[in-house]
Amino acid sequence: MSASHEIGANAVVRGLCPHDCPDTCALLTTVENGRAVKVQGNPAHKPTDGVLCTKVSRYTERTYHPDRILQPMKRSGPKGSGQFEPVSWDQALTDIAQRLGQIAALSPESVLPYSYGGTMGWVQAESMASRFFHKLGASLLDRTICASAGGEGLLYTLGAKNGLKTEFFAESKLILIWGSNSITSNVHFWRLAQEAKRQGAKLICIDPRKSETAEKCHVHLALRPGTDAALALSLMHELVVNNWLDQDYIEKYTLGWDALRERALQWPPEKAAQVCGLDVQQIRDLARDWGSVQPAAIRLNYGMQRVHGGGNAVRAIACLPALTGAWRHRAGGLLLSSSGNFNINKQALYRPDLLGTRRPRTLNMSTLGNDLNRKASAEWGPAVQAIVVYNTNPVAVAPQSGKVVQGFAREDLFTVVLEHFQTDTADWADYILPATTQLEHWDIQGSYGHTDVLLNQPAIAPLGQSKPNSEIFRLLAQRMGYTEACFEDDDFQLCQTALPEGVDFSELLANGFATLPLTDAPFASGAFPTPSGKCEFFSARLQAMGLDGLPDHIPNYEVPQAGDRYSLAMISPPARNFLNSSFVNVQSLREMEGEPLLEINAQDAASRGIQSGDVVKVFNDRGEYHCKAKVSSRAREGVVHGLGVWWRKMGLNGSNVNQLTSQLLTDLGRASVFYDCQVEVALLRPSSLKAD
Ligand SMILES: Nc1nc2c(c(=O)[nH]1)N[C@H]1C(S)=C(S)[C@@H](COP(=O)(O)OP(=O)(O)OC[C@H]3O[C@@H](n4cnc5c(=O)[nH]c(N)nc54)[C@H](O)[C@@H]3O)O[C@H]1N2
Ligand SMILES: Nc1nc2c(c(=O)[nH]1)N[C@H]1C(S)=C(S)[C@@H](COP(=O)(O)OP(=O)(O)OC[C@H]3O[C@@H](n4cnc5c(=O)[nH]c(N)nc54)[C@H](O)[C@@H]3O)O[C@H]1N2
Ligand code: SF4
Ligand SMILES: [Mo]
Repeated sequence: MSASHEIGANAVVRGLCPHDCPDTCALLTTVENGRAVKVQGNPAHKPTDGVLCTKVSRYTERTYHPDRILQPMKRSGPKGSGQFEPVSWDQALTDIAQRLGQIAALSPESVLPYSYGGTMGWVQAESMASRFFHKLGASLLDRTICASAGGEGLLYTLGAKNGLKTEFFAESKLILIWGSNSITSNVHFWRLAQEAKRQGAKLICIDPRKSETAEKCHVHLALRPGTDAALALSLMHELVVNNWLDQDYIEKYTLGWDALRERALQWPPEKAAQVCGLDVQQIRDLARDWGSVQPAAIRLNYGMQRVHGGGNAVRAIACLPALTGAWRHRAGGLLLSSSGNFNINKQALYRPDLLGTRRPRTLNMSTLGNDLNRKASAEWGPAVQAIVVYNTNPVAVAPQSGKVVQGFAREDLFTVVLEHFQTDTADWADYILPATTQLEHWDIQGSYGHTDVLLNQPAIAPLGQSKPNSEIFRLLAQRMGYTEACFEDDDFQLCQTALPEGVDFSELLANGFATLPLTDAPFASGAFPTPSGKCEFFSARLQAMGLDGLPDHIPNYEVPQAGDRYSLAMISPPARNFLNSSFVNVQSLREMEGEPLLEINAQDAASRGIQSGDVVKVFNDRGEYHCKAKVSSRAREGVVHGLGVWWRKMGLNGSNVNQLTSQLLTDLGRASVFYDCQVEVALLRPSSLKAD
């Protein structure tokens, strides 16, 4: 491998932040005597602009954390006890290969690879790992825990995960921040929105929670969770009755307007106001703004699609820019994800050809709790006998964790976890294998917020005996006796294999980043990557699947009513100083977050005799979660917020919000419905009593 510096020497090393965050920052790591002493944002990379979030500014604290797992560990106590003893790599690899080999000999599909966004790098996420599991013939994984409802919503409307370029938001005159707490989860976009605001733009936030972002926008519409499609349809109603439409754009570049128009006319603001829990005037005003100000843009984020109708909601919202011709301007349109712009050679990187003629079943990661507990059957196939977890912490982040824990507790389940830390999931492992962090390995990555490709060079040598995921799967492949040449590719070669079209590798080596050659306003003259080439208000593809061809409002599965046993809706959006369940164990960041808490509106609190600081029980049929209450005007009546995905073992009763969430799936994309969740809250211990 040829790094542009010698590992271990004094240097400033160019890298990228691999976290599941739309901003994908370019990093500069200062190395002194082989030790990384500082991680900063690269000022030369425009989207990063020299600034990192608080979390990754502390990356060295995470990398050199005293709890890092630095050697292979084998379970030495009962399952789930968290007791492990160190073993050699040789012993761990031999034993794991033997166990996987035995299980696969009976039925390869009883092995389940389980991974998500711990690292988004194309090499450390799924390169060697995919090759390994394809060769084995393991079950495939449908990666639905985050973005697939919205992703499919975009696919069936705009044709791809593509939209307005993030930098042009700075030139917009109207920005709808829709289902996104940008200050928390997309802070580099927020800087652009601030710039637009200084130039006179109006910022409008659409979010049930009065988030940090909502309180800094000019207008906040605190709608009920899961009612975004009703709002979007009602906006269309107003665009029609007031003739705030770009007829020319609609005629040339859209499909199905007559039918959508009929549907929109069923949504007068009075009806939507009732469904959404908004004032009629708020909806009228928003429609007037959208219909009269240009350039106008929507920053949609995934927070609004974690509900039953999430896919349809994204479809409905994605129709709005076409109706007013917002796409004509480079600062107009919509952005949910830009990831569709990166054209990587998946066949070469993931090697699905290694499956040969085998067609393994696909398991949905969002129903892990059910699937781990399922017995073999003719239609389902074999029970899961082995799970290999990497880049994710399902015991904390997957829905209905009671079931997930029950599954991992199975004595006959062989569990391998590749990790940096002994997470809630690693506690249940038979083997924990120590993985390197971003400072210690090669990678290359695109972004779902901007349109640059970045290269990550290792800044320091792997700590302890840790190894990159890619290397762990390479070694496992050797032990399994796989002889295909692709199992010998090193990480530097894998970076080159993953290089997307339109980017020069030498530029990446020299600068650390490169910009995809794209046009400024992708849909100014139509050219949507749909089958019709138009923005598909009506989707023949959806209709062919027996689904509604038009977007509609699909109510949440769980819509609590006054008097219900569980009369509150709970959403559980990200905490600012954590990234899903990552960083919860970094002390300085945990101190900033304080402790697990539930935001509750004053009225809902008073009627339950709850005050700020009280310990409460949040519960439903799926389980019970204890945390502190915070009486707060951030919460609207009827909705509570369980912030962040805390580690269960750091919670008051060894659980977190996902004890309460369900394994039901979204309308499109088979995704989790984390924010479609009915709960009740009761006082457990007043704050005046000493906590235990
Ligand atoms: N600091 C930090 N940054 C993160 C993350 C993190 O955990 N912490 N997570 C990362 C990940 S994995 C992702 S996918 C991205 C994006 O992650 P998102 O889940 O989009 O995260 P946010 O933008 O913080 O939050 C979404 C917002 O949507 C709101 N919301 C909830 N339900 C609804 C609804 O029904 N309708 C509407 N309109 N709004 C709703 C919530 O109140 C919240 O303010 O962020 C990434 N960035
Ligand atoms: N209630 C509720 N639940 C949620 C959400 C929510 O908003 N509310 N958000 C959902 C969303 S959007 C998402 S994306 C998922 C995310 O869930 P996950 O993808 O599981 O993300 P993290 O919780 O950050 O856990 C990632 C783990 O990967 C490990 N890791 C990082 N880099 C590497 C590496 O290079 N190698 C190995 N082997 N391990 C590595 C980290 O140490 C960490 O423990 O959670 C979902 N769960
Ligand atoms: S988590 Fe997001 S904002 Fe923070 S450094 Fe990484 S990419 Fe940038
Ligand atoms: Mo996510």
